[in-house]
Amino acid sequence: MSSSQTSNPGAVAVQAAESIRTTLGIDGADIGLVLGSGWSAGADHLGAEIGRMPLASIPGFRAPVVAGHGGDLIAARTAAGKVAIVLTGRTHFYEGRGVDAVVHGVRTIASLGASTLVLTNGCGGIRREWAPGTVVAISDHINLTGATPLHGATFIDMTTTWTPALIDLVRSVDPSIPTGVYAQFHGPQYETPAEVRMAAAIGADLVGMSTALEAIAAREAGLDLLGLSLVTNPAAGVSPEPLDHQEVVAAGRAAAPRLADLLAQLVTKL
Ligand code: 8IG
Repeated sequence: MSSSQTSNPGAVAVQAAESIRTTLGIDGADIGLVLGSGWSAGADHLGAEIGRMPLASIPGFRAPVVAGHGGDLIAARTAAGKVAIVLTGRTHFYEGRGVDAVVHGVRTIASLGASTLVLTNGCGGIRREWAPGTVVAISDHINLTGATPLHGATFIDMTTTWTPALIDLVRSVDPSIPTGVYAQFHGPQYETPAEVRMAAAIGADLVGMSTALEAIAAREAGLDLLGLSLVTNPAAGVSPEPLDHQEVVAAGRAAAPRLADLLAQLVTKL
């Protein structure tokens, strides 16, 4: 057994949750949020901060490797009195640490007792009408990684992975937010134009390198789930321009105040 695929990933998540409870002096959590590319400014506007700790100090976590991704866990009390746990960074599948490492944050949030999870990301947009800066609520996903966080013959129903009531809720905050299907590629290379055409042909509206594997783990844990994608770039071939990571980071930065405001309004309703 390799160290990246431990025989009992749930036990590591329980250890992580215990470390968070003890360090931050909380009983548990109600809501979890994972903040992806462009979304980390949201962390400071979700309520009164209870405490924070470096992700790397928590069992099973490691410091994120990608520029533009943060590296803290923050606990905050929302205006509605709920405890929100915010991860300002995630482990991506392309880092090669295995799927259990990718979904460890989701399992830790579930182990803290949360019932609702919000996954955010930056992604490429396939639809021309979604300019960089557009926020899209994920209505469904396509897992193109060939991997799964499930162990053994664990048959999970995925029919309503993305909770319809949470999509309604975010659209009550901002009715202009469209819904779309997110396809997770392995990465870290961006897609070829042919791969983007394939994704479009099989029903995807968005392409990215995260979120679908986490969504499977969230479903296994029984969490209500909301996904918010920030389109930071047109997917390859949609525009004549080549993709550039610095432009992706810049698009996220430009959208940051709007995203922070959206999350702040959203958490008061969760
Ligand atoms: I930000 O165009 C971001 N992440 N796979 N494709 C994929 N991931 C992304 C993209 C993109 N933009």
